[in-house]
Amino acid sequence: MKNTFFAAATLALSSLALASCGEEPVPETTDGIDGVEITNARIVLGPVAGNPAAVYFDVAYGGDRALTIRAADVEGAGSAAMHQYSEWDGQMQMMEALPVALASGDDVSFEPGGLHIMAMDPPAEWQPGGTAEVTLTVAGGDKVSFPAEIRAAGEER
Ligand SMILES: [Cu+2]
Repeated sequence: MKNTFFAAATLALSSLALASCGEEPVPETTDGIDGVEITNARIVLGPVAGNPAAVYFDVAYGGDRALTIRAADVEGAGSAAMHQYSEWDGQMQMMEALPVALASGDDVSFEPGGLHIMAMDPPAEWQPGGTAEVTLTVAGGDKVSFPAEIRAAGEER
């Protein structure tokens, strides 16, 4: 009986060691991705209540494998999409962004006039000073979530 217990404990210990070496299968959904650091996350409300809000943040990536951000969700919004500005017919226009590739050491800013996330149908509960959770999904299905501070249309972006 004692021996059986000892064997089980040893087994548990060795699988713990394996997990810390990163050899366990990665769960399908994780809350966070190794090496991804998000800072300065904010949601800027539209000037008219109910209009889409823009989400900005900075991404620093120090992981080993290349990642591709391919989708974004914003808690409470009707839907969300990645947008970017491009020149089209002599004018800067907003359009759907291509997936965003990240290699180790890359820094990418989602910022006014560039890449951003558009949160459609923002809920009435979104008020300046509050927060909402933003989730990015990378190719393969891993996710990283972070809170973003809600700001009024006229506030600093
Ligand atoms: Cu947009």
